[in-house]
Amino acid sequence: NSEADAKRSNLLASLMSQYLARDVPAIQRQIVGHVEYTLARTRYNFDDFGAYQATALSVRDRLIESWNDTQQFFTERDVKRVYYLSLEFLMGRYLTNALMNVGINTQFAEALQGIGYDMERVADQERDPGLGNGGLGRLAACFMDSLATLNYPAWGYGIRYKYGMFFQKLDPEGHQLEMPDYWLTHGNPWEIERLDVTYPIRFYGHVESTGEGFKWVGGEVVRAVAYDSPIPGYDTYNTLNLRLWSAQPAKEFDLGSFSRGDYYGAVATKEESEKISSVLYPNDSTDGGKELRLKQQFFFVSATLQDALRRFLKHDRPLTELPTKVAVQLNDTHPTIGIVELMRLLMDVHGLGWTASWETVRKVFSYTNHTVLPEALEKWSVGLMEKLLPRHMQIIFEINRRHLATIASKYPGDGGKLQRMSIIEDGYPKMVRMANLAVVGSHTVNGVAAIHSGLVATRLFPDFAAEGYRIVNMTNGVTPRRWVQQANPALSDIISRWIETDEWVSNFELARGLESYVNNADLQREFTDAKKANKERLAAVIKSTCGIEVSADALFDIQIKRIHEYKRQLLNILGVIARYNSLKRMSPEERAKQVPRVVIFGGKAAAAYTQAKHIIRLINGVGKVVNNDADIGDLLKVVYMANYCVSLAEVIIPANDISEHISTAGMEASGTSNMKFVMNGGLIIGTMDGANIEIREETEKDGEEHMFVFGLLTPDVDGAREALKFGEQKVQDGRLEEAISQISANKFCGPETSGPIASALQPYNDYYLVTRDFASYMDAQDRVDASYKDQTEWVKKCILSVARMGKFSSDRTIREYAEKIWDIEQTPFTPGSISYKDP
Ligand code: GL9
Repeated sequence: NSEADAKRSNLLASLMSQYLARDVPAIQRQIVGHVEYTLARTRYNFDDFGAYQATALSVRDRLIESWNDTQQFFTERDVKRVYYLSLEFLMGRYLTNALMNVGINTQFAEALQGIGYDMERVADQERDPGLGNGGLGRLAACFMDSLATLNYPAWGYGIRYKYGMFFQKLDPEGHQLEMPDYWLTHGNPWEIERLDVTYPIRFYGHVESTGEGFKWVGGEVVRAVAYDSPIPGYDTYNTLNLRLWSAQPAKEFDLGSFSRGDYYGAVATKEESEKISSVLYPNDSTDGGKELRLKQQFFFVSATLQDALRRFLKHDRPLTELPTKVAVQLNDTHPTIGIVELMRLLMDVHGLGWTASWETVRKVFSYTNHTVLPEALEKWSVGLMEKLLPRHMQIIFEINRRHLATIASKYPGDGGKLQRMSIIEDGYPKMVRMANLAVVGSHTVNGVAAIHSGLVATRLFPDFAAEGYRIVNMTNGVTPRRWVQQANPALSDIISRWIETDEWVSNFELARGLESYVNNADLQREFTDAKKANKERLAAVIKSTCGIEVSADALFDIQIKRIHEYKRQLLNILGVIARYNSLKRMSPEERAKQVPRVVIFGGKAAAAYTQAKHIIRLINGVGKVVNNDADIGDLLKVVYMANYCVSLAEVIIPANDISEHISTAGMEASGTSNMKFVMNGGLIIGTMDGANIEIREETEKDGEEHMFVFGLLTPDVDGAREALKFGEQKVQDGRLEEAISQISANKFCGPETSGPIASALQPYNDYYLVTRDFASYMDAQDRVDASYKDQTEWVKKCILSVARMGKFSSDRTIREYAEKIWDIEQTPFTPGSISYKDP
C-alpha cells in the first residue's frame, strides 16, 4: 500500500511540475487558460485589467503549492511559530513583489509581451490594498516579507476590511476630500476564502458561575471567516500565510425574532454583524473610544487565538506547553485584549487554573510600543468593557488585583506608585489602560528605535522598568526587496554590477562593497544618471496627476508621511515661503546662482483632524502662488501629490535628493521612510529623533556631513516649550515674521485657514516648537544648497550613505526579534521531506 501511495504522490508531483513549468510557453498557456476558464472572457480580446487578473491567478497557482508544502512541513516538524497580530497590514501591490520574490519576473514579462501585453502596464492595474494607516501597518508588511525570506515559521493575523484607508482627493482650492476605498470591487486574486475555517465570536451577554468556575453566555455571536494570502519569501521555497478575518452572521438564527414574525428585523440584526470588519479606522494615533473599534480588536484576536489553540492541540499535550510552540507579538496595544482572551480560553474552556494560565500567557505574549504620544495610548471605559466583554472585565479586575497586591506589599503606603501602575485608571469614568495591561501580560516590551525605547523605559513605564519588566529595543527596518530591488531597478542594477553579486537583496550589508568605489567617476556618473531617470519618471507622474511641470534638473526635496503637527509639515512650508521671499528679492544675476528646487508633499490627514487639514490647504495655497509666479520659474515649485499610498511611494522615494524627517525631538518613535529614502540614494534633512539618530550614526564617519541635522535635542524640548510659553524666549527672525504676517494677511489662503495656522504659531501655542527650530532649520537648508552645488561631493555622500544602510534592512530587525523575543528558528523547506497523507 505504501508503494502505491508513493507512486501516486510521484505522479501528482510530476503533473504539478508540468502545469507549473517556468518556460514562457507554459506561462502563456496558464495565463490564457485563466482568461478563458476562470474569468470566462474571450482569449481574442481581453484588456490590461483582464491580463492583470489572469497573470495574478497564474502566479497565485504557484504560490499555493509552495504555501501548502511549507505549512505541511512546519506542522510535521512541529516547530514553534510566531503569530504577528496587527490591526493593520499595509501590503501594497502583490504582483511584482510575488514575481520577483519567486524569481520569475523576466519569464512572465516575456510571456506577456509575446501575447501583446506590457508587464508594467499590467502590473499598474492592481489596486493597492490599503489596509493600514501608515508606518505601523507598513512595518507589519515589511516584517512579513522578512519572515518569509528568512524561513521563519510565522503567520500574520489581522482584519480583512472591506474599506481600507480612505482615498484622498484635493478640491480645486486644495482642501482634502475623503472618498471610501472599496478596494474589493473587482475581487482580490491574492486571497483564498476559507469557508471551512470559521470561529464563533461572542459579544455582550453575561457571566455565569458554574460552581467550578465561570462561563460567558448569551449576547450575540458572529462568525469570523478566514481569508488567506500567501506571502512568498525572496529566493526561498518557503511561503507564509497572512490570515485576515471577515465578520459574517453566525449560522444560528435568532428564532425568537423570527417566531415573533419580525423577519426583516432579525435579518437586519444579522447584517449588523458584518459591520465589524467593514472599515479600517482612519485615525493616525488617536481613536475616539469607539465601541466598534473595540469590537474589531476582540473579534480578530479571539478568532486568532482559537485558531492557534486548535493548531497546538492537534498534538495531544498540556496547554502549559503552549509557550514552547507559540509566540504572539502584539503590534501596538490594539490586540492587547488577546492577553485576557487567552486567559479566558485557558481557564473557562480548557479548565486550567489561574496561576498556570497566567504563567502560560505571560510566556506567550510580547508587546511592541510604537508611540509615546499620550493621546495615542489606548484606554477603554470600564463601562463599555463590562457591557461588551463582561467576562474579560472580570478577568482584568483580577489581574489588576493580584498585580497591585504585589506592588503594595513591596511599597507599603506608596499610593502614587499604585495609581501609576494600575491597569484601571481612577476617574469618571474609570478607564482600562491597555498599555499597562500589555506590559503586565507580556514577557517583553520593545520600542522601535534606540531613543524611543529609552523613552518607553524612562517616561512611559518607569515604574515597570524599576520592577524588572523587560523593556528592550528593536530598531525598525524596511525590506530591500520592495524598497530597492522593486522600486528602483536602475539603482539595483548599479549595486549588483559594482559589488558583483545580487545577494545584497537578501543581505543588505553587502551594499557596503560600494564604499571602495566611491571615488570612481564611472560609478558616480551611473549613480547620477539613475537618479536623473528616477526623477524624470516622477516628473511625468507629477505632470499627469497634478498638471505641474517640474524640471528633473532641480533638487527634489520630499516630505511624504501622515499629516500631523508633530511631524511639522508646517515648518517645511514656512521654509518654502521664506525661500520664495528671498528669491523674490534677488536680482536676476543672483537668482541664476541658486539651486532650483521642487518641494514635494504627500500624505493624508485623519478626517477629523482639523489642524492637519488646514496645513494641507496652506501648502496648496503656497503652491498656487509660487508655481504661478513668472519671476520664479523653475527655481521653486511646490507640489502636493494626492492620495499618498504604497504604490505612489515606490515612485516618489527613488527620486529623492533630500527627504524631510523633521519631527519635534522625542516625538517620532522611529520613522521608516527615512530608511527607504537613504537606501534609494538621497540625504536626510532632519532632527535628532527616532531612527534618524541611528541612520546618522551608521552613515557618517568623522567629519562627514551626510545628514543635515538641526533643531533642539530631546532633553531640551520641555524647557524650551515652557520658555516659549511664558514669553521668556521670544523667537526673533525676520524671515519667520514675514512668512507669518503673509499668512495672516491671507496671501495664500482664506482666513478660515490662515487664522488657525497663525494662531498655532503664537509662542504660547507653539507646542511643537516650529518657531523655535525655524532658524536652525533654515541654516540646515542653506547647507543643503551649498552642498548640492558641488555635485561630485554630493553624489559621494549619497553613495556612501547607501553603502552603509545594512542595519536598516528588516531582515536584521526580524532576526533580532526571533532571537531575543520569540525564540523561533529558521526552518527552510527541504524537498522530499513531507509525507502526503490522504485527505
Ligand atoms: C508609528 C510611529 O509614529 C513611527 O515613528 C514608527 O516608525 C511606526 C512603526 O514603528 O509606528 N506609530 C504609529 O502609531 N504610527 C506610526 O507610524 N502611525 C501610523 O501608522 C499611522
